[in-house]
Amino acid sequence: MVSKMFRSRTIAAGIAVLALGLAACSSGDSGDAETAGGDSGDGGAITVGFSQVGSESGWRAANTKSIQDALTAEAGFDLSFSDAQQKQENQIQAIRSYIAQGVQYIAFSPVVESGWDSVLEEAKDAGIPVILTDRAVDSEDTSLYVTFIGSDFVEEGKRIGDWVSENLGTEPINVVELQGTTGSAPAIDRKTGFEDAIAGNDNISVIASETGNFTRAEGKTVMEGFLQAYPDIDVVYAHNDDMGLGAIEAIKAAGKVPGKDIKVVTIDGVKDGMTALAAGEINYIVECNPLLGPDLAEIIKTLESGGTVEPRIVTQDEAFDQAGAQAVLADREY
Ligand code: GYE
Repeated sequence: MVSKMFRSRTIAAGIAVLALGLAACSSGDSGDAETAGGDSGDGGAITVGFSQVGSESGWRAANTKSIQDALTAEAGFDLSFSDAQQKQENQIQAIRSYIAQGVQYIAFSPVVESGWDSVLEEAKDAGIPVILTDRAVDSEDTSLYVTFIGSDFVEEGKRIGDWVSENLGTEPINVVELQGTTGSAPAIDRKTGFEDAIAGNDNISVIASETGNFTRAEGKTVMEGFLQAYPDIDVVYAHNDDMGLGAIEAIKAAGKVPGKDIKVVTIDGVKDGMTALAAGEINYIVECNPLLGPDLAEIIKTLESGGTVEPRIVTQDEAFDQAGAQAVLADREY
């Protein structure tokens, strides 16, 4: 059951992904942490503290729902959930309070990559295993967390770059880029992957690149500035659907047609993004799967029963053009 779910929802990408329940190798650090966890909740429920990034996007809303739907009392969990409003200091505070409460597991999606070592060491000293969901940290000491589950963001950026190069880069084009939150793993990696993919195509010029912080409002504002500064934009590459949707509003307000006069490519594949893609206002979306809750629940249950998990679990993403979005839109869960 467990292994089936993981086989169908995750892929191996460089680093092996194994069925959690079957992984039997020993790992000193995570093993120590597993057994030294804090208090159990009522009725033996597993206590988990989850620090979420914020509520910046449709992706985040789907991710939050997935986690809350999976870590329920019926499933044997006692979940404490907090929203950090995209501020690292709030996340550090939340993690410290989970440590003080003595939860058995801490999971979090780090808003930025850097600056986590101290608080993760505090969790380790308290014997509380930490699971990274969705975003990575750049800590060199990988014993500070048990596993990192989430998408391969470099690959996502690369898939966008390949599509742009093959479909639009057959003639000279000017691209503007709306980056995600500065310093976050998806913003860093999606930029890198895109740059790598277009490096060999001299037709493609990235003429501007700024952060829109993964929000619709900031995506719109930054795009308004781009439209004023550059009269000849051919393509917008937005690191998530929400910023792309904000850019679409700015493009329309400037009297241009999104998807035609200015092509739009994004990452995520949430319902609003897929709807705009099916309607022809976005041209291509690389999916990023937000439904990490069931996997997180399985990871914790596996650790709780004495098993170990792979240090990196990569979730599987699809990609959609306009016809592809039209075909799946009705059945889209989020
Ligand atoms: O793409 C974006 C969200 O970390 C993968 O965060 C996540 C990103 C997602 O705000 O919409």
